[in-house]
Amino acid sequence: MPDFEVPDRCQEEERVHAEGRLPPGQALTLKFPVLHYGPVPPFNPATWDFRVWGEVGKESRWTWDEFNQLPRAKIVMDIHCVTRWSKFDTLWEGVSVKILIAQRLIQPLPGARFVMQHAEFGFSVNLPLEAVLQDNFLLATHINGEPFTPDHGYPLRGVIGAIPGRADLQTPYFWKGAKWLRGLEFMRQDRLGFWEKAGYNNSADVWKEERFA
Ligand SMILES: Nc1nc2c(c(=O)[nH]1)N[C@H]1C(S)=C(S)[C@@H](COP(=O)(O)O)O[C@H]1N2
Ligand SMILES: [Mo]
Repeated sequence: MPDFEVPDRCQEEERVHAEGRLPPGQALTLKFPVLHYGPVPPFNPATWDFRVWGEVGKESRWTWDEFNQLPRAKIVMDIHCVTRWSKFDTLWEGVSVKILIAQRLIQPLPGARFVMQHAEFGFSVNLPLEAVLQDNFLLATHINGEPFTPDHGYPLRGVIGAIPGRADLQTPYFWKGAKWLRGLEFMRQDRLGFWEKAGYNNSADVWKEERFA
């Protein structure tokens, strides 16, 4: 069978390259590869919760129903995986930490400078608080109008990507968003997450090609 993806893929890659949106060492994919360590966890809406703790004025716990009442946001981003695939113009929908803080639903203490995303099975990913507060970070429930499939993080994942034209935003590789996200820990000091402890670069800037530590 002929592979009709090939010509489209090359044309699209040329286009985003010409637009300055293809980071060094990356290739465009029209697919959505699945990458993670360990099994896909089950989801039970009756017992699922989302917790916020650490350097915050008041700890929070939201059930799945409560989480779905939080204010919603949408962003279009390019995502760049450290394994060298990039996916362009993806629409993400979910909850913005910046908006939760503006509405005082989360109240970080003055000493809070880093945020750990905690996911099922003890998986964790760290980011500076300033990155979590950027327009390109979301607690996401949907991609391109659909809820995630279980292997992409259903029901909730962190996501951070590149917003075209926003060179002011720190843009780390895609692993800096945890699938099957269950909570955020606000921290005074940085701590390495799962892949950072395994030798991946802590700041992970896609434009500087910071892949490994
Ligand atoms: N819970 C969890 N989230 C995770 C990971 C993981 O192992 N566990 N791997 C990360 C890595 S290395 C990548 S590249 C992306 C892949 O997301 P995808 O499978 O939706 O493409 O998820 C990130 N989030
Ligand atoms: Mo990855």
